[in-house]
Formats: sequence, structure tokens, C-alpha cells
Amino acid sequence: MRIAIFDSGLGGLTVLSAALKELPKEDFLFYADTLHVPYGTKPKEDVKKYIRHSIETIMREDIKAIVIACNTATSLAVAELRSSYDIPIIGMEPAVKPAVEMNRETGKRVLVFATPLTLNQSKYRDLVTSVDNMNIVDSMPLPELVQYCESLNFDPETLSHYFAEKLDSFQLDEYGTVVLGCTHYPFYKNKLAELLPKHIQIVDGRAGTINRLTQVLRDNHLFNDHGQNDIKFLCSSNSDEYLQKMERALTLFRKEDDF
Ligand code: DGN
Repeated sequence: MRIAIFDSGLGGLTVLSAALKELPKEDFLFYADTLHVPYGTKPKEDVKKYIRHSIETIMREDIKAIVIACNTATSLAVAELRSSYDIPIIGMEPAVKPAVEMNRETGKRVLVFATPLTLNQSKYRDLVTSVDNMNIVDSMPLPELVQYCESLNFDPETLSHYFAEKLDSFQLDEYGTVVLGCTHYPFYKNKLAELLPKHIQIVDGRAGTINRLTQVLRDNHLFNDHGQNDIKFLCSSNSDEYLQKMERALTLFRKEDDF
């Protein structure tokens, strides 16, 4: 049986990349809802429908656990999905808590990048309220970055210009950590590291999700000992072109992933 990893598009590949490293004897199914990518800028009720439909499709496969490798989908639907299905469902969460801890001593600020939909949800606001007792967390939506990623746009000039514009209003010296709160964004981690002051650390929520997945597999006796990191790619548009793009993007990302 496989572990399913689900996102609206290519972002979930950054989670798959980490899972492949941490769980070398597991096999995976990667599902992208390419008919509806991106989720992060669409109306909440529509996105909830797309997520439910995607999970129904995934459940027809031979799978033992699902990772919702999308912060947006997790914040909208993970609770409801868990009450509808018997298999373990693991979500993503912007790594705000570890980021606040990292800056407790210095009092430097934390900047969270995510989709507009993630940042507008009460789940995100509750998370920040529960951990940000020093009032150091700011956020910034980067919806265009999802589009760049989907078209595999890594043009250095375009990106430098884009980030310069987005970061213009922030006093970056005041910040200690940037949180990548969307699974598409780790594709741009190296570019961001080049552009941000050297003292700023960049974190994402993948470690928390993979740790939780490992724990859930252990607790439910679902570990595989003979898998080979085989990956089955599926997408809602059934497009061969997109399936090839997924494989290409994963290969590209794995070369630079320092997970
Ligand atoms: N990768 C998704 C996330 O982590 O929020 C967002 C992609 C999207 O559909 N906008």
C-alpha cells in the first residue's frame, strides 16, 4: 500500500521529496488537482469541494495514509476529512511555533509567507495567537509565487525583481526568521536565501509533517519494509504533459533540497 501525498499542484513535491528521504522503504502516490490549481486565491467553499473530490479519487487507490501537502487545503478541510475517513490523514501547518521559539532570545521578528487563503483562515490566526506572546509575527501573501512554480519559472531576474518589490516595505534587519507557509515556496528557498540578509533563517513546515507521518505509521503498524520509493503520479486533468512536468519538477527540486 502507498502513502498518498496531495496538493493542488507541484508544491506537494517538496513534501514528497522530504518523505522520500525520511522513508526510503515506502512507496508513494502523488496526486495534484491540476484542474483547480491554484487553491490559494479561490473562494473557500469552491476549494473545499475540490478537496473533497480529490480525496474521493485518492481513496479509490490502494493507500494507507494521506498527507495533505498543502497548507491551504489543510486549513480549510483537514478536520472534516479526518471525521469522514478511517485512514490517517496528516496535514501541513506554517512553522510559526518553531520560528517564534528560534527568536525568543533575540526578540527578532518572524515573517510568514503563505497563500491569501491560508492567511485569512481562523486556523492560522488561532495558531499565531497561541504561540506569538511576544507579538513578533508578521505575514505576507505571495500568490504569484505559486504561479511561477506551476510554470517552472526560475528566471533569476524575474524573481529578484518580484522579491525586491514584495520585501520593500519590511525592515529586514528586524527579522530573524522567514517561514515558508506554502508547499510551493521551498522551490524558491535558495533564491530567497541569496536575497535576504545572511542572518535570516528560512524554515518550512515539512519536518513537522514528516515527523507526524512517521509517528502515525509507527502507531498504526503501517510501516513498509520492502517498498522502494516507487512513485505513482496522478493528476485530476489526466494530462500526460503535467505528469511529465511533475517528474521533472521533482528531479529539479531534489537536487537542491537540503531537507
Ligand atoms: N501549495 C499550497 C499551499 O501549501 O498552500 C498552495 C497552492 C495553491 O493552490 N495556491
